[in-house]
Amino acid sequence: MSIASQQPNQRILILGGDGFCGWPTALHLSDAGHEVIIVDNLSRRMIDVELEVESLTPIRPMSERLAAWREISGRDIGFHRFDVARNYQRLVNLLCEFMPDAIVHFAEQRAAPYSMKSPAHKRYTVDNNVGATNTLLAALVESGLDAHVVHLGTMGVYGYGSAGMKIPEGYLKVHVETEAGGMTTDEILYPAHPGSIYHLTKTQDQLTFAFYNRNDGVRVTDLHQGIVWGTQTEQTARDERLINRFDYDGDYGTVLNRFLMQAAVGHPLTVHGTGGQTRAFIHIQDTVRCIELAIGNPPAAGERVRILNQMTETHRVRDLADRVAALTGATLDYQPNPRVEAVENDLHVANDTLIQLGLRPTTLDTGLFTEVTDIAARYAHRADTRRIVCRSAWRADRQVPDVETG
Ligand code: NAD
Ligand code: USQ
Repeated sequence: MSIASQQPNQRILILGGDGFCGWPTALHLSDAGHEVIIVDNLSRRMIDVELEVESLTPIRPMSERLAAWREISGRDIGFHRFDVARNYQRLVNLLCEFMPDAIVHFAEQRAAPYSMKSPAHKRYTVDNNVGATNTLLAALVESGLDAHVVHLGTMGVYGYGSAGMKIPEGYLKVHVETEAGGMTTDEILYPAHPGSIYHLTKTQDQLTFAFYNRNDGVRVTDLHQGIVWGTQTEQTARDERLINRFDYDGDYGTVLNRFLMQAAVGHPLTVHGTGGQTRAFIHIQDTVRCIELAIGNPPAAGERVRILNQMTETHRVRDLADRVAALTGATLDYQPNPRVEAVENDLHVANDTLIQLGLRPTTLDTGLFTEVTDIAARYAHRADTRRIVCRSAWRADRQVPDVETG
């Protein structure tokens, strides 16, 4: 039995529970016996309309998703549609009525390329993400509740690469000289090194959490997550109406899922630059499990913000491409990199806490690759191949020409 399911009566509010990580988390926690309510403004579905692309998998409207879950599990999940960043009073009222024990906060714009598309996208991402986090914390303080906030942060707050050092879980031990010429030791938040406007908002979130934790005693776990891959979890696979979203487009698709999808539809694998970028990864099944572990192990009253690195392995982009190519026969297309990022980097990450709490990592294996390529092949007819190449550039001189418009 999992740690969290030993406490089956928790009330859990899930902000952003219609998304790629939020929906499977809501089902997983509901299945474990918790009382779950989702808040989501469906902005992600509206961004699909803006980008003229859809999830490769046919995700159902929220009411159908919830009805299917009720039919299959016999359990209810509540749903409130509103913007967490802009509906302060609605959030306060919901907190006071539902009185959650834990709040899982996914409700942010999460794509780095989308955040870099234009000044309007930069401003939207900052306003939405920084606003949602501050609104949640201010509302929680006003409600007087002692709910545990579990936030989805990102490995990208650290930057990628630490000169051979293992990136610690959030805090860096520093030795500094005192005025008197002696030495003193302290622990500080690991220096922020965001690589996009999106990643910048996650570094800003860190300071917001630190402030409300110190000033108001809000208990927070910030999960610095790596790139999520895979599609289905045990619960989303139970019925096609519960299927999880699968982003493959140049803005929202993440690298490994994109390569697997590209192989399935016969598109060359789009490696940026030399493919020497090393990143941290985690499978979606482990994401939901980590969140359950975090909820089951809340920080004590007065404890500083707990930061956990939520990743299970690191890989270089070109090695992933080689691996997918060897498995599928796909070809590689080394493209000019639209991003401003290190051409090559190493990455070593400490992830001891979640392992100690009981996480048994699902590592990259060809069986799981097949699960993703099977899904991609099944829904290949829904793919719009014009949306595959990343066109969002970090700077004007990185612009990738659009073959459609010239
Ligand atoms: P997603 O875009 O699929 O889901 C986010 C959900 O939040 C969407 O349903 C969206 O409609 C909702 N939302 C956004 N702003 C909102 C607001 N102001 N009010 C209410 N609802 C709002 O993203 P995801 O992949 O599920 O990511 C969830 C979280 O996990 C994000 O914060 C992201 O930064 C983090 N994360 C994701 C990954 C990944 O690879 N997907 C990796 C690391 C961290
Ligand atoms: N890349 C390619 N080819 C592609 C797509 C990406 O080579 O077709 C490269 C990128 O240039 C980058 C790396 O792959 O070097 C990762 O890109 P990504 O789009 O998979 O991931 P990223 O932009 O970092 O963002 C994703 C999620 C974000 C999360 C982050 C975790 O969208 O929400 O925070 O992963 S992390 O990367 O650890 O910061």
